[in-house]
Amino acid sequence: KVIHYKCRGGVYQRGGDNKIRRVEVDDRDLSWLIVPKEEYRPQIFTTKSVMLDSKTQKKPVWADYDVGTKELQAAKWNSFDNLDGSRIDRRSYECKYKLETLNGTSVPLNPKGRTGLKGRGALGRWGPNHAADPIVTRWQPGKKRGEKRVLEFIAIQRRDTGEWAIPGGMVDPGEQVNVTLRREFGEEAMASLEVPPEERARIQQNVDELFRKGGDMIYKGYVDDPRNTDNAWMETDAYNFHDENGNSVAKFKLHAGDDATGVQWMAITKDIRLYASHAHFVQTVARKREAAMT
Ligand code: RP5
Ligand code: MG
Ligand code: MG
Repeated sequence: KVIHYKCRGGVYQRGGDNKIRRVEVDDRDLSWLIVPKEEYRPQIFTTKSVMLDSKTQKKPVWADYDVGTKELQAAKWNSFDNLDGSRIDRRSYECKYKLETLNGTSVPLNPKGRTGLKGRGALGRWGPNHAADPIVTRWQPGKKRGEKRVLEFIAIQRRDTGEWAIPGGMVDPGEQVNVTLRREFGEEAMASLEVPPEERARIQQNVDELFRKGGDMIYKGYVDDPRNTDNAWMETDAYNFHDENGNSVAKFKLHAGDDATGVQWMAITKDIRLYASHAHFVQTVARKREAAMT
């Protein structure tokens, strides 16, 4: 079971110049059912870019309204919700989450417990923010350790924290997960902006081919993401797309794009360090495929 660590303690990584500090939460004070020894009074923080701009009266389509608005007061928690003409999935994979009152409005409570920060932080939605993670794998070329081979996956380097990660992204309202998986992989790991049109078509064909069969389901649920707060958190659908013989994806030319600043094939080891709880997801794939994990 994933219990969160990366969304506890220290300065909130995506707080910009605001230097937002999380209240320290001990393991034994994680649960909402426990009354902590010291009074629990975290700051409330939501980054400007996900809120309604007071001048333009606009906000990003993927973001919610803030506390105190009639739109948020009318939100349908733990179910599908129609907002601004799109269908938002506000259900959690984990459980039926509870609510708390924040500045007079009911908002969701993180099912994994306290994080030391309230508000949405850098996340667009209150409650679950649904993402999809494509784990694209091949066997490490030319290497064999005893009987077992080493599995590699396509990792991207994130612009926000500089950490290596799975090239995942947010599921748009109403979007099928398999579409998100393909789209995010294309944007972050196989960007075709700078390649000539002939090659672009070939790249797209390769990616289509890989994603057509649908991958193997690896994980559905909570992600220990550093952006999580008491009231907003990441959840994901992680799927594995594997190139057994090394003659399809294994040959792709990778191009980092969108929010990625680097891309590479990376060996899955037992002490691999990745963004959020991505190490856990890729190690699950390696174990399933009976790869060597050194
Ligand atoms: C992670 O955030 C998920 O596992 C997914 O990889 C990612 C989606 O967010 P963005 O990449 O769009 O920031 O927790
Ligand atoms: Mg993306
Ligand atoms: Mg992404």
